[in-house]
Amino acid sequence: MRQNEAMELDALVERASTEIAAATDLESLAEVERSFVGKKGELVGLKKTLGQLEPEERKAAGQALNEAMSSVAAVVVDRRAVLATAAEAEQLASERLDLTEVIEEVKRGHLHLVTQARDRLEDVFVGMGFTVAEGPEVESAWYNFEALNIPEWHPARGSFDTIFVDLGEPETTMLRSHTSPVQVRTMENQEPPIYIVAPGRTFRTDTADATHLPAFNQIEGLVIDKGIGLGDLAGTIESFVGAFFGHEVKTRLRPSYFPFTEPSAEFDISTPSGDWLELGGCGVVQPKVLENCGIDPEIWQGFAFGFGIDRLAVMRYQLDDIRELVNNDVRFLRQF
Ligand code: FA5
Repeated sequence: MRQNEAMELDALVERASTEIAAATDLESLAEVERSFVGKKGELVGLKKTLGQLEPEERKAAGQALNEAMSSVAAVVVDRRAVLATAAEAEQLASERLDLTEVIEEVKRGHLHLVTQARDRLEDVFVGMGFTVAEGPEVESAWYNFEALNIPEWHPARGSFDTIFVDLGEPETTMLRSHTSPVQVRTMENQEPPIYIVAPGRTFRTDTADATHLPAFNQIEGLVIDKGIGLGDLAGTIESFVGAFFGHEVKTRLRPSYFPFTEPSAEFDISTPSGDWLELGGCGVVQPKVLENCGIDPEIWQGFAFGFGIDRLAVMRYQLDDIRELVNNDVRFLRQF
C-alpha cells in the first residue's frame, strides 16, 4: 500500500471515530455507521478499488482496510452501548410518575374523633378494672326491651323511638336503640362478679339537630357484685369523668326513670360556662332484670349506666353542633 493511501485510510478512520463520537442518539449513530461501513459506505467503496492494484499491493491494502473496518466497527459498538444506556435512562425518566406533589398534598390521616373518644373511654374504664364487651346492632325485642323490664305494653318503649327491621313478626326485630341489651347478653353468659363496658352504635328515629343524630354511639357500663349500691355508682361516674375530662369537671345525678334500674338517675357534667350537660342515664339494676338473666338478686346487686359518646366528644372538643361529627368535612376533621 502506498504511503499516501495509508494516510488517507488513517484520516478516514479518524473522521469516522469523530463522527461516531458526535452521534447523539442511536439513529444518527446508525446513519454514521452506514456511511462508513454500510454497503455503500466509504470504507466498502475503497474495497472495490482494490481490484485495480497489483496482487502484492492488493493483499497489504486489503489487510489495512479490514483492520480499519474492524476498528470503526469496534468504535460503533462502544458508542452504541453508551447511547443505549442513555436512551434507557431517558425512557425511565420520562415514564416515571412524579408523586411528590400528591404526597405533599395528602397529609397523614388519623382516627375520627368519635373513635378517639371511644378508645380513650375504653382505656379509662380498663384502667378502672372493667373489661370491654360487645353485642349485635340488630336486636330482638327480648334483648332491646323485654329482658330490660320493658314489656310490650310499657309506655317507655315509645320513648326509645325505635327503628324496626322488616323481619319476622312486626316490631320483633330492630336496630338496637341503646347499648343496654349488652347488659342482658353479658349477664346471660357470664357468672358474676361482672365489670364490663360496652361501646357501640345505636339507632333511633330522632331527627338530626344540634344535639341529636339518628345513628349515634353509646357506652354501657355494668357492675354486678355483692353489696353494690348507689354510692358505688356515683363514685364510679365521678372517677371516670375526672379521668376523662380532668378533675375540674363536676358531676351530678338527677332523679329519673328507667324501667331497668331502681332508683334511676340522669347524670350531668359541668361545662366551662357553668351550665350542666346531660350525658346519660344510670341506676341500680332492677332485681327483675337480674332474674330475667338468671342471676339471684338476693345474692348479687349491681349498677348500670349508659351515655352518649358523640355528646361526650362534642363536650370534650367543644363543638357547637353534634352534626359536625358526621358531615365528613375533612377541613373540620383535620383539626383534631
Ligand atoms: C338510655 O339509652 C339508657 N339505656 C341509659 C341507661 C343505661 C340508663 C343503663 C340506666 C342504666 P337515654 O335514652 O337517656 O338512655 O340515652 C342515653 C344517652 O344517649 C343520652 O343521655 C345522650 O347522651 C345519648 N343519646 C340519646 N339519644 C341520642 C341521639 N339521638 N343523638 C345523640 N346522642 C343521643
